[in-house]
Amino acid sequence: MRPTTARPGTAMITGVTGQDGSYLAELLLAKGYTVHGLMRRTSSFNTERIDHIYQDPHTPGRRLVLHHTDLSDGVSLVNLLREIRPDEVYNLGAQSHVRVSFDAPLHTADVTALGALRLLEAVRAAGLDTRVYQASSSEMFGATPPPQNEHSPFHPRSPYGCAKAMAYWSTVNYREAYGIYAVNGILFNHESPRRGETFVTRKITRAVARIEAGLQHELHLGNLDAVRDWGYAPEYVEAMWRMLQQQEPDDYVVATGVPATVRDFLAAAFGAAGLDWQRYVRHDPKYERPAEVDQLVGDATKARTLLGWEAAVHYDELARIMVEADMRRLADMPVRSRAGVAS
Ligand code: NAP
Ligand code: F7E
Repeated sequence: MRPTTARPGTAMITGVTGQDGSYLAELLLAKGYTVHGLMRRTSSFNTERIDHIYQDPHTPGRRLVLHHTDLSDGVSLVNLLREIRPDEVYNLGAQSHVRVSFDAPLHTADVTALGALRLLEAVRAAGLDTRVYQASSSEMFGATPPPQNEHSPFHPRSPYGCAKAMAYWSTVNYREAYGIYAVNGILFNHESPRRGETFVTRKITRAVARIEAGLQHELHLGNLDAVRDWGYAPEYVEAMWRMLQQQEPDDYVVATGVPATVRDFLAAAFGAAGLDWQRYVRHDPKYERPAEVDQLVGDATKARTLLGWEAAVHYDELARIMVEADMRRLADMPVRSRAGVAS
């Protein structure tokens, strides 16, 4: 591990308003870092996941500072890096939805692939000795059979997977060409109560809470046979941080190693509320993908051996955590706000 420096570090996080960005910001603040979060401008508030750690600009000595920018704006990235001079940069920003990447492939490539390259080039152009974490994905393995590890070949099956593969190789290239401390965390699916509502786990746990409350009667899903390796997001951001504390930069798979089908997750989530999923779930081909990734199951031996990192929460406990959180959220919601689409 890197020796701890006398002064607390400064970190920059792209995608700070996302699931992982919010947990990582919490972790780094708890470790004493000053955190600069980059967020895009949206017409409605997009800070729900970080509202609880928000610090007003007039707070003396504040350690969470938010900046508006976009991964499509390379000049703003260089300007921010020159201004902030971070010790560590975590690139978590992305168009991260696989199904949506088939509808918006060029936008996905621009943000998810070129955005990563813009950030790496900005680090190089700013001439900083900054460590860079790239949020790579198990989607890069795509059609390669499990278990997948750091040596498994990439065979992406979506515009998102292709974009992440380009970002992965750009990270390796900047490490080899310019000596930048840049690493890829190849993370398998990780979820939490803060997971976006249109990813399958959260779509299911949110539906369970709504069905239990009598607000919803059916749940429409696509392929139930897909196998995923679902872990718990707060544990995964710890692995990101550990990757940037090593003597040498390297790439790591982060996963639980426990396979489960969408059907298994349905049984665990509905079971947590004492419900039988088969009474409520309907098939809708709209939610299938032009090309599916059938099985992702990670082998995280390297992360366990070199980072001392291991997943503690597996899919069945994760389903229970998420169902209970969605039930609490619904109970706290004013009755007039409870309508909502479940897409
Ligand atoms: P997420 O919840 O979808 O968060 C993505 C973040 O990127 C959000 O803050 C989003 O902003 C931001 N973003 C989107 N477009 C942007 C743009 N043009 N410019 C700047 N920021 C933009 O994703 P996550 O689950 O936290 O995942 C974090 C990263 O890990 C992503 O790169 C994802 O692809 C990758 N990853 C995730 C998983 C997983 O299972 N969760 C697994 C492997 C890799 P808004 O809040 O405004 O939408
Ligand atoms: O789908 C199936 C779907 O959208 C999981 C992202 O974080 O992890 C995530 O990508 C599985 C797929 O996640 C529905 O076909 C069935 O087989 O929750 P998902 P994902 O595609 O695995 C990777 C590692 C990332 O990097 C991504 O950023 O579930 N499925 N029915 C469905 N999926 C959705 N979304 N909605 C359904 O109705």
